[in-house]
Amino acid sequence: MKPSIRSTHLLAAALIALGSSAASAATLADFEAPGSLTSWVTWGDVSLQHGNTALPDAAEGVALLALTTASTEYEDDYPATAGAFNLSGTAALDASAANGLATSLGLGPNGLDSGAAFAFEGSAASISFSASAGSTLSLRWNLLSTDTLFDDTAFVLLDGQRIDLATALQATQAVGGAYAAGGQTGWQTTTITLSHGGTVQLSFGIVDHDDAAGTSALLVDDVSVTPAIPEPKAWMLMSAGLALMGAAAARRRDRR
Ligand SMILES: [Ca+2]
Ligand SMILES: [Ca+2]
Ligand SMILES: [Ca+2]
Repeated sequence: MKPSIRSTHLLAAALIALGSSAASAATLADFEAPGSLTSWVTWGDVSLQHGNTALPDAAEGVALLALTTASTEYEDDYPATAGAFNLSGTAALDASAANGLATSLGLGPNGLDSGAAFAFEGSAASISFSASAGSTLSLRWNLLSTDTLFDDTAFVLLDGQRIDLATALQATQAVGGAYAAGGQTGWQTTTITLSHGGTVQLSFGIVDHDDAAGTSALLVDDVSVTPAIPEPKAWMLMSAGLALMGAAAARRRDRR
């Protein structure tokens, strides 16, 4: 019986080694704490929303990050009054001006245009974090829009590289509240594998394209980072464990 007990222990040790180093998702932002935004740099209309019945429910918990293209001075959504869609009291930022949103994000002045669509105004939020190469960034988002030109665009910037999430054209699901005249994409999940380790700069943004009118909002929630799995060490340990078990089994056979 003794060799089989040893084998059981070896198997258990190998499984524990694998299990203890198997990576799990670390939450980068769930926006639940009232002070969650203090670790972010923001431009324009960016706010935490908690139990706002004018917006869809959060994807996780009860609070989310909201960015809009709403000014406080234009009648973006006439006949709604100026500022009706603005959530923070800070107006969306001119996208393409010298000190506008595009240059603030480290892009060229026209870095938020899309083809022929001129970026008019928008908002963004940025954070930096540390991660290992091969980690997976996961985020949940929902684009709401009343834009009748259908080209307002929600995007992610990863170390300055723009990755578009959706345009207003994809906001086709019915939605109640403030955006009832338009639509939403519904909550979507995007995962991105990080090509390098170290400090990563992540930004979320939303811009009005072509004109100031037709407000769009990007809701963000449940942002997490999962290290690459399994780590080589775990596989090496398990392989070593299995090899030892094989050797023990061979010895038992030899003794018979
Ligand atoms: Ca949340
Ligand atoms: Ca606007
Ligand atoms: Ca618009």
